[in-house]
Amino acid sequence: MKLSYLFIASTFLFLGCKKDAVITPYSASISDGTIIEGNSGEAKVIEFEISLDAVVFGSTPVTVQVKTEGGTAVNNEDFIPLLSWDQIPFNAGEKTKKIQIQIVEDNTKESNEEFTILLDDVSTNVKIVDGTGKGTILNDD
Ligand SMILES: [Ca+2]
Ligand SMILES: [Ca+2]
Repeated sequence: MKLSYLFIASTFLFLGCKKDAVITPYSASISDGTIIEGNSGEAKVIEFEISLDAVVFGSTPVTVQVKTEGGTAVNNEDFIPLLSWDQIPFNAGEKTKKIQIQIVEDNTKESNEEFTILLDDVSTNVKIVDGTGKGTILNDD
């Protein structure tokens, strides 16, 4: 009798602790971005937006990271890449962040070009729902 009572008590204790430990993570996604290339001497950027599904509440930051991957838009020829992961913390009250990637303007006629920006989680309180943004540079020559 005593043993089974203990077992039931410890089971409730276990379930209670487990429930407390489960925190619903924030969902994070990154947008696509487009820019008209411009010509030499201009300093244009493609802007991407990282958004969470809710405003960060409390003092624990939500941290994600971004980096770029070249495509038809080539690293350092068409845009200035982020070659290693760049950490982006969201603090209390924040929900969106803008990321700017500098592009390399030219006066050469070429096709529209694309690269990719990748979003990854760092802290355990965030889950990536859309981790890929497409950056498009529209030729204007
Ligand atoms: Ca141009
Ligand atoms: Ca061009």
